Amino acid sequence: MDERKVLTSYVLRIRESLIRAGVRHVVVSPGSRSTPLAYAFAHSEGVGIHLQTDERSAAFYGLGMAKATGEPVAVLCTSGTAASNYMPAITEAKYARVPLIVLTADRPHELREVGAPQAIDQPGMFGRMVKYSTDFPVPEERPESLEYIGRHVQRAVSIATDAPAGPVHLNIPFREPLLIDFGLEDPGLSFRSVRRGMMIPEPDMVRWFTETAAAAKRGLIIAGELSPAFDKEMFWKFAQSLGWPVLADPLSGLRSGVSEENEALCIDQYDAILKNERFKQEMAPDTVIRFGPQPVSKPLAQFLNGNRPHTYIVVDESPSFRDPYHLATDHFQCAPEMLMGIRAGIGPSEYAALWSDASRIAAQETRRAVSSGTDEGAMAGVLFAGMADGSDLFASSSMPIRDVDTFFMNTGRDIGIFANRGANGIDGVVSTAFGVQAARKRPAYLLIGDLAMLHDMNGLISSRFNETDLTILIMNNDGGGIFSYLPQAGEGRYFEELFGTPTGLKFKNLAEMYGCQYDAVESADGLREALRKPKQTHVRIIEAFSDRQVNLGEHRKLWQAVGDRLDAEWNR
Ligand SMILES: Cc1ncc(C[n+]2csc(CCOP(=O)(O)OP(=O)(O)O)c2C)c(N)n1
Ligand SMILES: [Mg+2]
Repeated sequence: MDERKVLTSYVLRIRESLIRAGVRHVVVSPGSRSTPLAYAFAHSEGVGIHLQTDERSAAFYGLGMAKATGEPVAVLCTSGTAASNYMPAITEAKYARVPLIVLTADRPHELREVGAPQAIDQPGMFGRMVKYSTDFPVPEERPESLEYIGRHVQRAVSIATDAPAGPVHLNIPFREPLLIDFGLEDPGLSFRSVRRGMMIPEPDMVRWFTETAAAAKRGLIIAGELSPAFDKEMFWKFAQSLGWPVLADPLSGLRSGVSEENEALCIDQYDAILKNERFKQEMAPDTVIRFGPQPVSKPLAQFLNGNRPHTYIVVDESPSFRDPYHLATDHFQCAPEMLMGIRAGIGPSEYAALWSDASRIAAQETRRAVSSGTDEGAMAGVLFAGMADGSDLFASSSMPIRDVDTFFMNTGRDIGIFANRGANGIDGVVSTAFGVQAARKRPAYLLIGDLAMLHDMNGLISSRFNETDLTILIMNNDGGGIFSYLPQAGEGRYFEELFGTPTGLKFKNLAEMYGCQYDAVESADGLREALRKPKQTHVRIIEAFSDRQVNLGEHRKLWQAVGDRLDAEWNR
């Protein structure tokens, strides 16, 4: 076989094995060394190609796609620092448990560590951030080599998707010449499939849980981020049979598509409620069952920490269950769906009614703040109200995800909410949002702060190559608004230089550069009006100007109002 045929068979084997293992999308960044694989992907119906020239953004785009689908998504780049730029998204993928398949092209072994251009020490370069890493041999004409490559690709994807899901790295060396033969086909894979069974709870676990739940006087369900594939209908039947309030993180997806029947149990205002001391003291749970990771809310964490429940069950398919406050007393290692088949037959309690009343009261105050306020919270509320049924929101780290927690309340609409909460970075946010949109193929919104926007402006490059439908609402408070809520705000010295970090930058010219429809607004009413205008470009930017200090004051006013109402309730 000539060299070109050997190279072609090799990359076709990689491609076909990825497809068979369930990879349907690959995010490609241009470069020379990755040429054979880039061609192989482009020349296939089985896998969709998405382009992004900046590798840091490209990997976040892939992360967004994988997060939104729960499926493995591949990213491909050339050798050198192109690969290094994948690191932030790989880190997020590890901690957010997202199956990212990282393909880095490399120089052949004889060109490594000898001063060859664009050659860096790539094998194992992502260290402990990946679940698995391998350095493939250069293409060679041996059937067992192809078998090895194909099976190893499928093994790697399997490792990535197994609980806890996470990134894997395949380092793939190529020798020049790098052109492939487009006329060749893969003769077919001998390895057919990976089939994974489900982790079912043992009968003893089910019995113990049913008894524990029946004995509980104050049971709570906590739902952190859940995959879009999570069976909500089944979950609500499980919750109804317990009659326990469900503290639903915005990323759980449980606040969307809420039926009238489930509305009372779905507690969306716990973050505001749990700032009230009296409520916290009176409402300590004795039994908790948690699905997904610990929610975003800090007051919830403090509440649980201050009243350590007697029983705190974490349901997680992976042995490395997440428990940042060391609250867990039991880990149920099984697929949540399997546990949700339990019908406890307990039903509503006085305790649940108290949560429900408090959440309703807080929601009234929050709605009032949205209709009369003009700060970032009110604007988040206006955005939420303006989102169409069947759309998605990506929330940046920092204040956006916290405002979403407060202002994105239970709704009957179908609205997906996503964020990067694995490592809570303000990097790669724009790109992850584009990736989520590309995977979900429906209108998406991005709520983002000015610094996070500056961090990943290159994310917009993808819109030059790929179909998209994204409305970006930039909350421009000229710096890091979140720091005003932290203790360093009380220490006046160096605050603006070290934490506030105002840049004085505005985004109008960025919108112009990308040909985006652009509106600048200064109030909630202004935003309402802007959102009513029809969307005319694939990416639309709305820049909302706000003041960090005013914003802090308005948020505190709302929490105070909620607290006062709850106090009044207790004293009634
Ligand atoms: C990559 C990364 N760098 C730094 C941080 C620390 N950090 C958290 S929030 C924040 C400020 C974010 O500002 P902005 O995006 O404008 O949002 P705002 O706080 O104003 O809501 C910073 C720097 C981080 N989380 N991630
Ligand atoms: Mg800001």
